[in-house]
Amino acid sequence: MGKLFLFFGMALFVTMSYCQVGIGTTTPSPAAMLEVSSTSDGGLTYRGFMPPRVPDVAARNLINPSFSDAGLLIYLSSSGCLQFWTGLIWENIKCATDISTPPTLLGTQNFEIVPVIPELPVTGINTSNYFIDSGPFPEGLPNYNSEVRGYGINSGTTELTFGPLDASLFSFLIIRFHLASFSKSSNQGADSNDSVILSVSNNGVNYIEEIKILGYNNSRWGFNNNNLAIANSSGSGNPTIVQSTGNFDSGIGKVELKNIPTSANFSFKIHLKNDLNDEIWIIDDVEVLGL
Ligand SMILES: [Ca+2]
Ligand SMILES: [Ca+2]
Ligand SMILES: [Ca+2]
Repeated sequence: MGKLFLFFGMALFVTMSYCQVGIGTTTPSPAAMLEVSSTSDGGLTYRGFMPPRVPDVAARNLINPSFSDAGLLIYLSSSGCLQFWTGLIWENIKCATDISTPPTLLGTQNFEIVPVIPELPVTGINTSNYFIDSGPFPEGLPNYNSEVRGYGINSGTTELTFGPLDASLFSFLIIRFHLASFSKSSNQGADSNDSVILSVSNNGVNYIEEIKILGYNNSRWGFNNNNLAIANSSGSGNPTIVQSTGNFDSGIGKVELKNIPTSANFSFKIHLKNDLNDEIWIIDDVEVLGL
């Protein structure tokens, strides 16, 4: 009796006309041998199509398809990949790890009178450290990346603290900023004793140095330099050191720290140091992004 009910139950949802099969539809498309409808009740309840899920490569290899099985489809659970059999090998159609979501901008600090939204909070600003002009060297290049102001130091140190941010909803953070090395004379610029250090904190108390930029042989460059100093957060306290190799196109115009662990009380510092009146570090457009 139970089997009889099951048979009639299936007959309500599976329609066969000649060799065509409809699941959840009584009118499979004339072009389809098999049509699986997304609903079985007129559109109130939707469902998906589930390809055969195979747990791992060893299990998949037990399928042992031949050349004539080309087009066979499976979902390989261990790698999260939809795969098809080419007749010779299994190829990935798409894997879950291929699908990346764009990062979310948590805040920008542009050092302007009118901030961009969302604004990245900053403390430690000394208004005499805004740079609003151009050059002098490299000549004619602006002392800012955005609008009319950058922030920097000549002959001394300055340290800005950014945050705090509650970034606990994200898995990882990225910090980016633009960097220029200007000079007041044509033969001066940043050297290996002049540094820009980015350090991060997950509690607002202890900061760990992650990336350190150094000048080289009086190097100077503007914000039009696109060379990127990039590092992964290590948390070790031994910062990744990146040194310019010369002037202009050999400078480091962008700094990016990736894979930073998040926290509910995240902050970071940028410390600028040089030791001659003619040496000028300037930063602009500091951003934090969440992944
Ligand atoms: Ca700016
Ligand atoms: Ca110098
Ligand atoms: Ca120096």
